[in-house]
Amino acid sequence: MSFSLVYQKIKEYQTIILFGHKRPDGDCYGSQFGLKDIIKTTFSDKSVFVVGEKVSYLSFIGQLDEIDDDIFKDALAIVLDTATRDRISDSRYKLCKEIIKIDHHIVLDNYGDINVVEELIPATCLLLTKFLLSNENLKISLVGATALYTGTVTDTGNFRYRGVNEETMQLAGKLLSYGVNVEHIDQLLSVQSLRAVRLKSYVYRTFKVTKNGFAYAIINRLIIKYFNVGYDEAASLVSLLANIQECPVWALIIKYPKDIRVRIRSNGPNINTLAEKYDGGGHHKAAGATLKSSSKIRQFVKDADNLVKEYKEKQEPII
Ligand SMILES: [Mn+2]
Repeated sequence: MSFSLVYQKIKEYQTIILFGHKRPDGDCYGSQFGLKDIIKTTFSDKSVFVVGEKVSYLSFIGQLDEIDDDIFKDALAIVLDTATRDRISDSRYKLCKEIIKIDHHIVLDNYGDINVVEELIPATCLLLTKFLLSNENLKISLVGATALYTGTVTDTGNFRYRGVNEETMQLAGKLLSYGVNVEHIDQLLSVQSLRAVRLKSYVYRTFKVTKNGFAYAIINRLIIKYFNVGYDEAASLVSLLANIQECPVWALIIKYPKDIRVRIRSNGPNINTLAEKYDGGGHHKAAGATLKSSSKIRQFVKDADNLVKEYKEKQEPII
């Protein structure tokens, strides 16, 4: 089994550097800091560093290290939760002596010298929990268990997403046995800024629904500035319009400095074709489009409304 190979490599190297992906999420941070804790708790004399992008809302999981380029050349790189090499957040993984990939995304790029990938497991943090249990020499502290549990919670959407099964709960239960404070983690992950809540209220107050049930809101540059939020943060609010019974398709239209970008979501008809018509694309139920100017919004809304109309007609044939 490849876990024993990973164990051997960790034992072999004095310096180990843990990498994650660009725009890190809870599972990325959780697996980086969780593995750091496993290595440090088991082999206290090793130097273990975590590199990557800083994300303030996840900083309770652990603090990133800033290290010089010359440390990399004799180090073992372990890249976590990252499907392809262009997604690795620090390109200095190339300087390392050997690379291990540990991940749960669909395999597109076996960039590691050793690749440990389990596509069906719902979090990399759970894969690391299996690694921990695979060898009785491996140990973890409460700090590491908290990191791994946090990543499990975020990547499974609080154990709500597809892929959650008996094994998920057993592994999560094992992490809890180290004394993880689930309520505290939930509070840290749920906290929001006042301006973020105010912007949400703006979206709820101003969104529109077309005749056939396409829900959308528009956020312009002035609003972004007024609420002092990033464009990405604003774009994530598309989820506010999800799950309205009458609206199987919803979108957030955001006026960026140079163009207008639309995030489209659906729990009814496929929307990728609509997105493609407007210089975009994506998945069947989650896609993005680009509008060249405000004058295109009306046509886009009309097309989306039509899509919902056709979908509803198919769903509820008129008798
Ligand atoms: Mn993940």
